Amino acid sequence: MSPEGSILERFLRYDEILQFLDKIEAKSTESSVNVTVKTIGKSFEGREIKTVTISSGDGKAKNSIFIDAGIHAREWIAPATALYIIDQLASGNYSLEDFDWVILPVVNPDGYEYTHQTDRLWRKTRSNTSGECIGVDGNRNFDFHWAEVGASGFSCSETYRGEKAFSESETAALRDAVMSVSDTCKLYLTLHSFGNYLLYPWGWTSDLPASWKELQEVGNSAAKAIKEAKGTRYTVGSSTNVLYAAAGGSDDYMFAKANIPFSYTMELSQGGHSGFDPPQSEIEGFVKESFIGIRAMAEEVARMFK
Ligand code: 0X9
Ligand code: ZN
Repeated sequence: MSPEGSILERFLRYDEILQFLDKIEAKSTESSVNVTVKTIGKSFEGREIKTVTISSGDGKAKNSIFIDAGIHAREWIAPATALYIIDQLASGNYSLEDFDWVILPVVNPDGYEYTHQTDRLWRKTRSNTSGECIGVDGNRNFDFHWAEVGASGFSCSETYRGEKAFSESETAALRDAVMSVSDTCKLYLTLHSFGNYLLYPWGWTSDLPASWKELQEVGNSAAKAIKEAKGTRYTVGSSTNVLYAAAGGSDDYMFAKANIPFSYTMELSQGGHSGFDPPQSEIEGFVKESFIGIRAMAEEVARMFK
């Protein structure tokens, strides 16, 4: 089946994304795939934050995969990829035999709308801080080694960590949504851009977790699949060792505190002047490329738990 509406043609506004989710959910009543949209919290400005759960209708208990996108407002290709995955899974184009999938397409809708209306390169939330500037970097706001490294205490910084861990309703909502499936969740992916990286823990130290070889192997499976299909080269490694040290990220938190054995930040392809603004003509190629990698990881993780 072809993707619903214009998700491959343009970057949707937040209200259009919510309409897309409702449509996908309504349509699923005619198919054997189960699609459930749930409000898991509200943003600072009062927008509803939603997840979509997609599962086969076979009634069997399964492991799950959690994917989020758009914690950083300007990284538009990330929500676009999440919507494409939702579309593909809901339309029965991919087997749901191994996993239930929970997808949160826009963690930070206030920031996302702000990048559409005012400042294309805004990164943070839009909350009032006690400091002089607005907004917190959601990916420095998680409660694991919070504030220790690579996270600013200055509210005007792009990487402001917030007054305390989980000061932001958006990061708290994401935490709660993942925690609610942590007993079954085997793979956590947070979609960002850009740079073509698959990053696993840790982001707070250059030490590696005990299971780093398995983390590397699953990451490599995505890199290999993408390279073969599209020629794009992904670098796989721990956040600190291949990018930089930055504590308070969602990947480290989900790995350490939600006990999800495979946890990654996926930095998608770049485009446009800043790297964050690929032209709309590139959406289709980029989101398809990303899904090739994500499918390879899901398959590899499924094999490990069989
Ligand atoms: O700095 C970030 O939050 C991520 N890169 S981005 O350019 N999208 O901002 C990388 C996060 C990697 N994970 C951790 N440092 N925990
Ligand atoms: Zn990011």
